[in-house]
Amino acid sequence: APLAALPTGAWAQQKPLVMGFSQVGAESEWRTANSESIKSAAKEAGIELKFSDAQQKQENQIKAIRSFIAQKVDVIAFSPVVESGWEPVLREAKAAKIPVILTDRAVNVKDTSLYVTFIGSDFVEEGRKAGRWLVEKMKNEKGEVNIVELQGTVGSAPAIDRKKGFEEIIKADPKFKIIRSQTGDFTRAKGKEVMEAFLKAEGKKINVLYAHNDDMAIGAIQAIEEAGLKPAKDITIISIDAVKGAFEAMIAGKLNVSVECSPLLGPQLMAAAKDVKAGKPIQKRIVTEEGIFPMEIAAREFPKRKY
Ligand code: GYE
Repeated sequence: APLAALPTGAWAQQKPLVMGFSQVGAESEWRTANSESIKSAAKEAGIELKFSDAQQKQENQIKAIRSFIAQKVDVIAFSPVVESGWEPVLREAKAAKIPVILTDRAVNVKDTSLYVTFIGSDFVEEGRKAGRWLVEKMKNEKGEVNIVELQGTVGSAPAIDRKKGFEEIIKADPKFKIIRSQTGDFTRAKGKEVMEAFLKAEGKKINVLYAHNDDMAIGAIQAIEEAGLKPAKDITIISIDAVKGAFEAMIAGKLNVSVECSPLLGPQLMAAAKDVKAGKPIQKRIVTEEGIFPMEIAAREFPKRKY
């Protein structure tokens, strides 16, 4: 039936739910896949999406959220670039009675009523998986194992938690030493640049690279090759995300292992938004399930990968 013929009540129900989404940026392959997932899931769910890219800047996210409040969207969702500093703007959303859903990254707020749910990975566990893999790989190693670490964005949940989980595991054996640790901001360019500096300072002393994401590891692989060393052989390389680029690097024998972090959060996010709007009860924490992929199985797994 033509819409005009519907009674007013039914017409009101046809109005699509409007979601304002503030994305971190476009810093990595993971992020591109995440944005894609959110956009396509919104379309699929019939949700009108207002998508805003913050270019890795918290101030841009705060501006975007304020503009969503002014536009009176039904739901605000965002992936907070860093953990702290969100109380004021979240209080504004709450005062406007607009529910907020966190996806991917967590916030550090005392008052958890400022958001309805957090959908995303357990980053501490990802760090532990990376650590456990290394402990197993180096179990027959008698001497020191010198590790350099490429951290994610300073103050971001994945950087804080991936460091924490990894350290928690390796500290059980004093042979593991993190000799350098610096941020590469989750990008290839920065990962390469910082790895060059690590190599200049430590040279052949470096046994292991732990990168908080694949993009930084891929940048670092270039730096390692340019320094005349063999990635995954002279330096054992561990990273996180398990994006296609990491699988390609593993198949080429240049990356040892990648811990999975799924960016495909769109469908869960849209389902949660609909539930919240319908007044249904919703879990405060929705955790993504993930695995780990060593290079030995990369070629077999590659065709099944969706990002
Ligand atoms: O691991 C990294 C991205 O927040 C889980 O952000 C995400 C991280 C992901 O830039 O590649």
